[in-house]
Amino acid sequence: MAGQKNCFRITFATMDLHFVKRGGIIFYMKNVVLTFFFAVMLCSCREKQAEIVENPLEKPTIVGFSQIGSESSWRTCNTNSIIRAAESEGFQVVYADAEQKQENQIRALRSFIVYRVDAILFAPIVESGWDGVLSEAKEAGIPVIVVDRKIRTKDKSLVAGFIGENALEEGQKAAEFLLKKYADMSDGEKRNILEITGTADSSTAKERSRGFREMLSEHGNGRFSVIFCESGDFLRSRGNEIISQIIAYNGGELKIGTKKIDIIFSHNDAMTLGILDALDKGGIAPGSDVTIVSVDGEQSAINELKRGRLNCVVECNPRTGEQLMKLVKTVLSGGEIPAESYVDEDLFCEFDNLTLLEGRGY
Ligand code: GYE
Repeated sequence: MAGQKNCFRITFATMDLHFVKRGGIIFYMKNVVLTFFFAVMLCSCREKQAEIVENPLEKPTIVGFSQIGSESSWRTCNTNSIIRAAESEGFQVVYADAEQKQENQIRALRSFIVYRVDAILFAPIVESGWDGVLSEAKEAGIPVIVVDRKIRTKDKSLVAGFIGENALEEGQKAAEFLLKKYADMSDGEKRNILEITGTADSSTAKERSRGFREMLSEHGNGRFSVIFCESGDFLRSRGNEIISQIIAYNGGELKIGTKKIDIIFSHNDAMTLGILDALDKGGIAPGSDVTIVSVDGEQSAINELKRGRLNCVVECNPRTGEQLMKLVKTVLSGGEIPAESYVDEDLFCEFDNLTLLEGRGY
């Protein structure tokens, strides 16, 4: 895994498990049988470790971390933030990259339970479908902290808590920028919006959309309407496809039927970069022919903002690691953590002096 000096890497059917440990060596075992062997070996090693370590309290803490994938620079930064923070606490991390598949995440969580990790961290790609495996973790006495995106469950006891971005506020901030930008619109004037959302059934996409639409309907005086909405799955390729198809199906223009698209609200910078590629190809000037609001705050998006090709970038802070580790230590010592914790987030737009902005680092 990029940036990790020592790690164990196990391919578990179609999924990579990386064992990040100090002084570890890199194993490449490529099938389930070997993985099972490794699971048995790891468990026996842990037994042996218990024998070797005089003081069992010094037994290394192992956390299992199931990450969605590496679909954006934001995601990569989020992964590195969490793994580096865990390593700085002396924790060993079993990292599983689910490659955008919920079934891989469920499989990874089950393997963490088999390995008897001390805690489980996971970023759920979608909100639902987790109760079964989380009940197994609960029965095994392994605490679970949800990171980045939320889950939907009736049984609140299945997880210790959540930490991540406030997606609802991110949607509200995107709308507030538009209310400011179009404050001088005369009565009767309207602006048509194309919304390209993130992964369907993800809490992030749902909350960004809800925050955005509620803010506009409460304060927009009917001047803004979302005339078309489609999921781009947080992927650059999908953002490009959607805009390319709209332009192709509407005679080379950015419109839906007879309605011109004045504003694009894109749920992440990766999709936005794909959107810019499609607009450039269609001869449509982003940031002027069409207003574009994006979310994440990746350096590539900030660069486009500085060039006037984007109008607003709402920050979604990927650097959860340090705050998350404080929660992990509380949970491991038997303490309670808040049901929801949020990271600080900003907003960057055309009204700001962007020359003062430091490098984003992702
Ligand atoms: O906005 C996007 C990633 O869940 C907040 O997922 C995260 C989102 C982020 O694919 O870049």
